[in-house]
Amino acid sequence: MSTNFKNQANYDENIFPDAQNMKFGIVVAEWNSKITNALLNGAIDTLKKCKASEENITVKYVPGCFEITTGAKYLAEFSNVDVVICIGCVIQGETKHFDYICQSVTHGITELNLKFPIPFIFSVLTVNNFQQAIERSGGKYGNKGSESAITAVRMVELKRSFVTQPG
Ligand code: DLZ
Repeated sequence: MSTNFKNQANYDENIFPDAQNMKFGIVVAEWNSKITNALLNGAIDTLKKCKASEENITVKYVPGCFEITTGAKYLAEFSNVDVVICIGCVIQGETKHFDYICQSVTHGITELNLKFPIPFIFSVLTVNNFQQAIERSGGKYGNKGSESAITAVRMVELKRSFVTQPG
């Protein structure tokens, strides 16, 4: 898997992208909260390393991954953010619920990216078991929340390379 070999969050201090003038929305699913809080902390720590200020980071919680799309949409509609990071964790169970939730949140975030003029970053773990989630939220495969923070800054930079905007 690419995650074994390539971890975006392994950025050199000197090349952390600059997020000083960027506003971030983060929507966090409360299901599997031990994991999603670790992803959230990873994202916030990395945004701060990119020099984002705390007042420019808005965090909102939703019950589960199924609600992430709606929460992210509200952030885009009702707050003045440049990008929304979507954090969740779906763990495979015995029923088809896993497939439906994964499908819904993936499709939902893709749709938001197509409908809104800001990027929505996919920071949703879809794993077979809790151990795999631990390993990806600050364990041996890094913290996918941290990686999503870098991705968020880079996507805002990308947009700004096309669109000149004040602030
Ligand atoms: C119901 C459910 C299940 C079984 N598993 C998860 C999960 O692993 N991760 C997650 O974020 N949410 C789960 N949910 C809750 C749904 O996302 C949703 O909150 C409920 O179905 C209510 O719409």
